Amino acid sequence: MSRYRLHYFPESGNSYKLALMLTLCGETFEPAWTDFGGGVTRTPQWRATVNEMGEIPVLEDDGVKRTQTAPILLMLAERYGRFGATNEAERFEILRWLFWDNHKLTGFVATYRYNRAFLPSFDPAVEAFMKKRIEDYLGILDAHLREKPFAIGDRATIADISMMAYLSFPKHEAGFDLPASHPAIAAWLDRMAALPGWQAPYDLLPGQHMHCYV
Ligand SMILES: N[C@@H](CCC(=O)N[C@@H](CS)C(=O)NCC(=O)O)C(=O)O
Repeated sequence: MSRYRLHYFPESGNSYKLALMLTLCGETFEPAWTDFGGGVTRTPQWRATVNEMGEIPVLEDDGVKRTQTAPILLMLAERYGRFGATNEAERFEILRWLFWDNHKLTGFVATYRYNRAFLPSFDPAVEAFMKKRIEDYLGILDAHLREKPFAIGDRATIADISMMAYLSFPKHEAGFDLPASHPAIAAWLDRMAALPGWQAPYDLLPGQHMHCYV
Protein backbone atom coordinates (compact mmCIF):
# COMPACT_ATOMS: atom_id res chain seq x y z
CA MET A 1 0.00 0.00 0.00
CA SER A 2 1.32 3.46 -0.94
CA ARG A 3 2.02 6.08 1.71
CA TYR A 4 0.38 8.61 -0.65
CA ARG A 5 -3.27 9.28 -1.41
CA LEU A 6 -4.01 12.01 -3.96
CA HIS A 7 -7.32 13.90 -3.96
CA TYR A 8 -7.69 15.06 -7.56
CA PHE A 9 -9.86 15.33 -10.63
CA PRO A 10 -8.53 14.35 -14.07
CA GLU A 11 -8.68 17.85 -15.61
CA SER A 12 -6.61 19.30 -12.76
CA GLY A 13 -3.12 20.24 -13.92
CA ASN A 14 -2.23 21.03 -10.33
CA SER A 15 -2.99 17.40 -9.49
CA TYR A 16 -0.92 16.33 -12.48
CA LYS A 17 2.10 18.19 -11.04
CA LEU A 18 2.06 15.92 -7.98
CA ALA A 19 1.07 12.72 -9.80
CA LEU A 20 3.89 13.24 -12.29
CA MET A 21 6.49 14.06 -9.65
CA LEU A 22 5.61 10.95 -7.64
CA THR A 23 5.65 8.80 -10.76
CA LEU A 24 8.99 10.16 -11.97
CA CYS A 25 10.37 9.40 -8.49
CA GLY A 26 9.19 5.79 -8.83
CA GLU A 27 6.35 6.17 -6.33
CA THR A 28 2.69 5.18 -6.57
CA PHE A 29 -0.34 6.86 -5.04
CA GLU A 30 -3.87 5.85 -4.21
CA PRO A 31 -6.21 7.93 -6.40
CA ALA A 32 -9.06 9.71 -4.60
CA TRP A 33 -11.26 11.08 -7.42
CA THR A 34 -13.11 14.18 -6.31
CA ASP A 35 -16.33 15.58 -7.78
CA PHE A 36 -14.92 19.06 -8.38
CA GLY A 37 -17.45 19.84 -11.14
CA GLY A 38 -20.24 18.86 -8.76
CA GLY A 39 -19.05 21.41 -6.22
CA VAL A 40 -17.72 19.09 -3.50
CA THR A 41 -14.72 21.31 -2.74
CA ARG A 42 -17.04 24.25 -2.05
CA THR A 43 -18.95 22.46 0.68
CA PRO A 44 -18.24 23.44 4.30
CA GLN A 45 -17.83 19.76 5.16
CA TRP A 46 -15.09 19.15 2.58
CA ARG A 47 -13.31 22.33 3.63
CA ALA A 48 -13.53 21.34 7.29
CA THR A 49 -12.27 17.81 6.75
CA VAL A 50 -10.03 17.84 3.64
CA ASN A 51 -8.71 21.31 2.73
CA GLU A 52 -9.60 24.57 4.42
CA MET A 53 -8.42 26.39 1.24
CA GLY A 54 -11.10 24.66 -0.82
CA GLU A 55 -8.59 23.49 -3.42
CA ILE A 56 -7.57 20.37 -5.25
CA PRO A 57 -5.02 18.75 -5.09
CA VAL A 58 -4.60 17.40 -1.59
CA LEU A 59 -1.84 14.89 -1.01
CA GLU A 60 -2.22 12.60 1.97
CA ASP A 61 1.27 11.65 3.05
CA ASP A 62 1.18 8.88 5.65
CA GLY A 63 -2.21 10.30 6.68
CA VAL A 64 -1.06 13.94 6.84
CA LYS A 65 -3.05 16.13 4.44
CA ARG A 66 -0.79 18.48 2.50
CA THR A 67 -1.84 21.25 0.11
CA GLN A 68 -0.22 23.74 -2.28
CA THR A 69 1.80 22.07 -5.00
CA ALA A 70 4.91 24.26 -4.73
CA PRO A 71 5.86 23.37 -1.14
CA ILE A 72 4.80 19.76 -1.75
CA LEU A 73 7.09 19.55 -4.80
CA LEU A 74 9.93 21.06 -2.77
CA MET A 75 9.33 18.50 -0.01
CA LEU A 76 9.26 15.57 -2.45
CA ALA A 77 12.40 16.77 -4.23
CA GLU A 78 14.19 16.83 -0.88
CA ARG A 79 12.78 13.45 0.15
CA TYR A 80 13.75 11.61 -3.05
CA GLY A 81 16.86 13.62 -3.95
CA ARG A 82 15.36 14.14 -7.42
CA PHE A 83 14.47 17.25 -9.44
CA GLY A 84 15.62 19.61 -6.68
CA ALA A 85 18.42 22.11 -6.16
CA THR A 86 22.03 21.21 -5.52
CA ASN A 87 23.12 24.66 -4.33
CA GLU A 88 21.75 28.03 -3.21
CA ALA A 89 21.74 29.54 -6.69
CA GLU A 90 19.68 26.66 -8.07
CA ARG A 91 17.32 26.82 -5.12
CA PHE A 92 16.72 30.49 -5.81
CA GLU A 93 16.04 29.82 -9.51
CA ILE A 94 13.65 26.96 -8.74
CA LEU A 95 11.70 29.13 -6.31
CA ARG A 96 11.69 32.02 -8.77
CA TRP A 97 10.04 29.90 -11.50
CA LEU A 98 7.70 28.13 -9.06
CA PHE A 99 6.38 31.47 -7.82
CA TRP A 100 6.05 32.78 -11.39
CA ASP A 101 4.24 29.63 -12.41
CA ASN A 102 1.77 29.72 -9.51
CA HIS A 103 1.05 33.43 -9.90
CA LYS A 104 1.21 33.88 -13.67
CA LEU A 105 1.46 30.83 -15.93
CA THR A 106 -0.66 28.26 -14.09
CA GLY A 107 -2.74 30.99 -12.47
CA PHE A 108 -3.98 32.24 -15.85
CA VAL A 109 -3.73 29.15 -18.09
CA ALA A 110 -5.66 26.97 -15.62
CA THR A 111 -8.45 29.50 -15.14
CA TYR A 112 -8.67 30.30 -18.85
CA ARG A 113 -8.81 26.62 -19.83
CA TYR A 114 -11.37 25.79 -17.16
CA ASN A 115 -13.71 28.58 -18.25
CA ARG A 116 -13.19 27.92 -21.95
CA ALA A 117 -13.50 24.13 -21.95
CA PHE A 118 -15.44 23.06 -18.88
CA LEU A 119 -18.02 25.80 -18.31
CA PRO A 120 -20.96 26.47 -20.66
CA SER A 121 -20.07 30.12 -21.24
CA PHE A 122 -17.09 32.47 -20.91
CA ASP A 123 -17.48 36.26 -20.71
CA PRO A 124 -15.82 37.45 -23.97
CA ALA A 125 -14.18 40.46 -22.28
CA VAL A 126 -12.64 38.27 -19.55
CA GLU A 127 -11.59 35.72 -22.16
CA ALA A 128 -9.85 38.38 -24.25
CA PHE A 129 -8.09 39.85 -21.20
CA MET A 130 -6.85 36.46 -20.04
CA LYS A 131 -5.73 35.38 -23.51
CA LYS A 132 -3.61 38.52 -23.87
CA ARG A 133 -1.94 37.91 -20.50
CA ILE A 134 -1.28 34.24 -21.37
CA GLU A 135 0.27 35.18 -24.70
CA ASP A 136 2.69 37.41 -22.80
CA TYR A 137 3.58 34.61 -20.36
CA LEU A 138 4.04 32.04 -23.12
CA GLY A 139 6.32 34.49 -24.91
CA ILE A 140 8.39 34.95 -21.75
CA LEU A 141 8.72 31.20 -21.24
CA ASP A 142 9.49 30.54 -24.90
CA ALA A 143 12.27 33.14 -24.86
CA HIS A 144 13.73 31.61 -21.69
CA LEU A 145 13.68 28.11 -23.18
CA ARG A 146 15.44 29.29 -26.31
CA GLU A 147 18.44 29.94 -24.04
CA LYS A 148 18.21 26.90 -21.73
CA PRO A 149 16.97 23.33 -22.24
CA PHE A 150 15.13 23.36 -18.89
CA ALA A 151 13.92 26.09 -16.52
CA ILE A 152 17.10 26.40 -14.47
CA GLY A 153 19.67 24.86 -16.80
CA ASP A 154 20.66 21.51 -18.23
CA ARG A 155 18.39 19.22 -16.24
CA ALA A 156 14.73 18.97 -15.36
CA THR A 157 13.60 20.17 -11.93
CA ILE A 158 10.34 20.64 -10.10
CA ALA A 159 10.11 24.08 -11.75
CA ASP A 160 9.72 22.32 -15.10
CA ILE A 161 7.24 19.81 -13.68
CA SER A 162 5.16 22.67 -12.29
CA MET A 163 5.23 24.79 -15.44
CA MET A 164 4.64 22.00 -17.92
CA ALA A 165 1.51 20.66 -16.25
CA TYR A 166 -1.19 22.84 -17.79
CA LEU A 167 0.61 22.90 -21.16
CA SER A 168 0.43 19.09 -21.35
CA PHE A 169 -3.30 18.63 -21.80
CA PRO A 170 -4.90 18.14 -25.24
CA LYS A 171 -4.53 21.36 -27.18
CA HIS A 172 -8.23 21.82 -27.98
CA GLU A 173 -8.90 22.40 -24.24
CA ALA A 174 -6.78 25.53 -23.75
CA GLY A 175 -6.84 26.45 -27.42
CA PHE A 176 -3.10 27.02 -27.91
CA ASP A 177 -1.17 25.33 -30.70
CA LEU A 178 2.27 25.50 -29.08
CA PRO A 179 4.35 23.80 -31.80
CA ALA A 180 3.07 26.45 -34.21
CA SER A 181 3.16 29.47 -31.89
CA HIS A 182 5.93 28.70 -29.36
CA PRO A 183 8.40 26.15 -30.74
CA ALA A 184 10.86 26.39 -27.82
CA ILE A 185 8.07 25.50 -25.37
CA ALA A 186 6.98 22.61 -27.62
CA ALA A 187 10.56 21.29 -27.79
CA TRP A 188 10.88 21.56 -23.99
CA LEU A 189 7.60 19.65 -23.54
CA ASP A 190 9.07 16.93 -25.76
CA ARG A 191 12.23 16.83 -23.62
CA MET A 192 10.09 16.49 -20.50
CA ALA A 193 7.98 13.74 -22.09
CA ALA A 194 11.20 11.83 -22.79
CA LEU A 195 12.03 11.57 -19.05
CA PRO A 196 11.96 7.91 -17.95
CA GLY A 197 8.55 7.10 -16.50
CA TRP A 198 6.79 10.21 -17.86
CA GLN A 199 3.06 9.80 -18.46
CA ALA A 200 0.44 12.12 -19.94
CA PRO A 201 -2.12 13.75 -17.60
CA TYR A 202 -5.16 11.69 -18.53
CA ASP A 203 -3.11 8.47 -18.25
CA LEU A 204 -1.98 9.34 -14.73
CA LEU A 205 -5.29 10.73 -13.47
CA PRO A 206 -8.09 8.20 -14.03
CA GLY A 207 -11.82 8.49 -13.44
CA GLN A 208 -14.87 10.34 -14.65
CA HIS A 209 -14.22 13.43 -16.78
CA MET A 210 -16.12 16.69 -16.77
CA HIS A 211 -18.12 17.63 -19.84
CA CYS A 212 -15.87 19.41 -22.34
CA TYR A 213 -17.61 22.18 -24.33
CA VAL A 214 -14.90 22.70 -26.98
N1 LIG B 1 -1.72 27.17 -5.75
C1 LIG B 1 -2.54 25.98 -5.65
C2 LIG B 1 -3.61 26.03 -6.73
C3 LIG B 1 -4.66 24.93 -6.56
C4 LIG B 1 -5.88 25.22 -7.39
O1 LIG B 1 -6.17 26.38 -7.77
N2 LIG B 1 -6.61 24.16 -7.65
C5 LIG B 1 -7.85 24.30 -8.40
C6 LIG B 1 -8.19 22.99 -9.10
S1 LIG B 1 -6.88 22.45 -10.17
C7 LIG B 1 -8.94 24.59 -7.43
O2 LIG B 1 -9.17 23.82 -6.53
N3 LIG B 1 -9.63 25.74 -7.60
C8 LIG B 1 -10.72 26.08 -6.76
C9 LIG B 1 -10.91 27.56 -6.65
O3 LIG B 1 -10.10 28.32 -7.20
O4 LIG B 1 -11.85 27.96 -5.99
C10 LIG B 1 -1.66 24.75 -5.76
O5 LIG B 1 -0.58 24.86 -6.33
O6 LIG B 1 -2.03 23.70 -5.23
